[in-house]
Amino acid sequence: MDNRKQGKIIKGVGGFYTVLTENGERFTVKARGLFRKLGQTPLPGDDVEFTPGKKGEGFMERIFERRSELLRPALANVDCLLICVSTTEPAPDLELADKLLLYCRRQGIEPVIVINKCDGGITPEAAAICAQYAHEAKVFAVSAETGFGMDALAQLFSGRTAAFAGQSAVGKSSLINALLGLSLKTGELSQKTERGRHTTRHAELIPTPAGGLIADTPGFSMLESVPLEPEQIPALYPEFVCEGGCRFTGCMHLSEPDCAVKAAVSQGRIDPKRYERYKKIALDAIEARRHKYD
Ligand SMILES: Nc1nc2c(ncn2[C@@H]2O[C@H](COP(=O)(O)OP(=O)(O)OP(=O)(O)O)[C@@H](O)[C@H]2O)c(=O)[nH]1
Ligand SMILES: [Mg+2]
Ligand SMILES: [Zn+2]
Repeated sequence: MDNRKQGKIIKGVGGFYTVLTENGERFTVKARGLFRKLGQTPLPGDDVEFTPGKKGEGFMERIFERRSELLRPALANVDCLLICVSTTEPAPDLELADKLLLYCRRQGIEPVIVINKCDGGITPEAAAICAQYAHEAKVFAVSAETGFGMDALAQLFSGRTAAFAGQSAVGKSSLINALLGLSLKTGELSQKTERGRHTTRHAELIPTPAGGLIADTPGFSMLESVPLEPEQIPALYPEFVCEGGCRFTGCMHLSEPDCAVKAAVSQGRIDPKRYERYKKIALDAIEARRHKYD
């Protein structure tokens, strides 16, 4: 009992987990069969208790309760999710960005929008994306290649766990390399990545000099639907919540009459593109529920 230690899982491959302790020591541990019986899967980001091995690997004994949990890729206890898009290649998938924002709102994770590949400064395309999210989250226009805007972004990482998410080839690994002076593997936008094959294969947490952790991930391009009941979705749009005043309580802001959200869209107080994507996400969720028991 006495030689138990605590730390955080920073990587897990093939049943072996790398655990980092507060004073910077690393241990390799195996999960006991107990976790399988309890239906628990240790994840990168998990705070755990373990018994170090005398030689080689030790054993994980306990997983502490999670503050948040992301799926595909699986990561625990993320405080801040950096939702990356590019204005050039690949073309920005803002529906994916919106779905990731919903995940964040649901789990109490701070979302940050990062527009990468602004090599020569803020382009009109980048400014248009900034405008859509300015009321919603912090937005940074940056370039991993030229360093544009990177100083401001670097301020975000101290004492907490941040993860980079977004389509393959938006430059997540490149941004981490630029921030931390690393050389993580990066890849070209190729036939392969367009089919969803990622250069980065495993989620891994990397310690930062400011005492935080940054996770590189293979993106979230597999994310097809938000596992939410349709009625839960409107409340996760901060720009809708302040509207109120719809004729029907529980208004989904779709085809109901006297809807304050639709009025705000037509008056330009709610971004029409965000609203159009909301409609698709909400209708998809309604459709998914209809087919759930097919
Ligand atoms: N022009 C330009 N290209 C960039 C920038 N950042 C990254 N790239 C390029 O974009 C390509 C993909 O970068 P990665 O960092 O591998 O992208 P990723 O998001 O980690 O991709 P996955 O690991 O597949 O999810 C590489 O060819 C990078 O050199 C940037 O700021 N400007
Ligand atoms: Mg990568
Ligand atoms: Zn409404």
